[in-house]
Amino acid sequence: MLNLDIVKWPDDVAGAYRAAGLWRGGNLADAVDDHAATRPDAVAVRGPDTDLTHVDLTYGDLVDHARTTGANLVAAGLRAGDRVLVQVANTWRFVPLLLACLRRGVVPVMCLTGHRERELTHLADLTRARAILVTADVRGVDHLALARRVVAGSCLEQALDIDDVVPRAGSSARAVTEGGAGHGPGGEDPAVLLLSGGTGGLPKAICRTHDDYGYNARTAAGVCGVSRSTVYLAVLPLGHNFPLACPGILGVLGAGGTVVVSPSPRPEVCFELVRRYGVTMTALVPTVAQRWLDHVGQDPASRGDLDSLRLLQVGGSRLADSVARRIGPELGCALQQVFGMAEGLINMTRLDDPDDVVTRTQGRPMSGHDELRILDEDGAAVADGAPGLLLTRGPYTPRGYVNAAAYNREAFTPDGWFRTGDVVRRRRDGNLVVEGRDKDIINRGGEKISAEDVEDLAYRCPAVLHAAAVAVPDASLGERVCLAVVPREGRTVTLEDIHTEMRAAGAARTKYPDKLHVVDAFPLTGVGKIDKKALRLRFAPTREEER
Ligand code: J2J
Repeated sequence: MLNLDIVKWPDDVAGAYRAAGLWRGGNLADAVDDHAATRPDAVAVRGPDTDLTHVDLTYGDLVDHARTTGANLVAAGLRAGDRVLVQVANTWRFVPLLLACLRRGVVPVMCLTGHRERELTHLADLTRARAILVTADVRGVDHLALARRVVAGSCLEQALDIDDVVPRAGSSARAVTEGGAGHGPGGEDPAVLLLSGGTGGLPKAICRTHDDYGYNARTAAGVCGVSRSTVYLAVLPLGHNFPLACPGILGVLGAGGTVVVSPSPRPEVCFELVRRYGVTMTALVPTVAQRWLDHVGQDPASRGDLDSLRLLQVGGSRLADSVARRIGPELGCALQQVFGMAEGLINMTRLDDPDDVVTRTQGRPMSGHDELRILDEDGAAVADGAPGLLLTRGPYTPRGYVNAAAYNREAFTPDGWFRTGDVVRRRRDGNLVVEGRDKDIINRGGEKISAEDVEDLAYRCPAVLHAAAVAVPDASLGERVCLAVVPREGRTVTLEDIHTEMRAAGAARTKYPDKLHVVDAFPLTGVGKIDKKALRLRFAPTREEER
């Protein structure tokens, strides 16, 4: 029915997860209905709307909105199993939209607002999506016009505006009868398609099922002590795995708590929301955590805004130990380090871990059912404490990407282990330290950029003979995109030339190199490949430049 190549867990493994009660068979949205039935007036979602008025949705309202939204999706011709690209701003509307998709079995493909024609067209064709649903205006970009161009150049049939699909807040969304099919999907059916920022060019899609994603969200909520009294501030882009389910929106709503949606990660915006709504926990990438620390440093009184904040999760890229140590004393809340991936495995430090673990490690697997291997380049297990390549399997780590049979043979072992591409060290206490990576990506403030894709784009510039994209360290973003090129004989290449080509190709702005180095030749490894390690060292900014 789905017309997608999805790799399932082997039957015996799936059976064991079910027998152990990890996979429960229902729909991810069921828990929200249960809360609406028992506590309809409890606040589920709140936050500023696009017109800056503040919105409050109770669990009762949320279910009504999700029902009406689902009916609108059906009226637009979408059916269970259809995929829809979702490219929306961070507002409360995302939540009823997500629930409507889950209830109806319409599978959202979680795009980023930074994606442009190139990425959206690829994702539409990769997932054979039927529609794209957008916020019409995000920071001055006309996403509806963009979406219409993507419809014209891909397999998509239509572009929808989220404002036409999700009813306005305060309009008492009419109760809609869903018929018997309302809660049909569940269990091993696809719930959402997440994007990998991994290697190998344009993003891959990861199919998360109701069973595995439900287990993911519940387990993360358990580790983080999420309860009805949790007030979670969703700051990161909502379609990312971290704010979506680790524990994020799904974990917090599953436990009956409140989700506050922030339109921006800026401390001026978020601090005000924390104070106004008594936020108790949130999740940030290290660059944003750093901005929050700087804000308190510059305006010490603003720390009072964070009085209600108990737990700050930080993950997505390596948090420097020196920054980790400042979080407790300067922001007045507990830190939890999270080393996760949209492909599954989530590691977390625990709430009762000693400071040494919380500030110097990226935690341990959140489930006792996660399987880990740390191997050397020959595939042998490294000694405990030595760095090696991390491989993993488990009840919420799917066994392959969608429609990617050839790539899956590289990214997964024949017996289903996912090669994370991360280099980690396991301490004697079981906690992991992320030492680096063996994958060709640039982690720009938590957003993963494929070096290969940047190079493909650079090769569109006729004056470029060879191109190599590498990450260089950056004080504010962690890493930046640096492009090295060897020009064709007698030609010159400027950063502006590269940007012009990228713009013409409709590439996301985050892929534009921040820095260009024009060289005569690339250093090569023993086997004749471009030596990216040598390039990274050569182009690392000097102390002077970093300032
Ligand atoms: C170093 N590298 C890290 C960390 C992720 C929670 C948190 C993060 C993600 C995420 C996520 C890191 N230190 N603490 O999905 O639910 C790098 C690794 C990893 C890749 C995954 C979640 N936390 N990373 O970042 O799919 O290289 O997921 O393999 O975007 O980010 O990226 P992504």
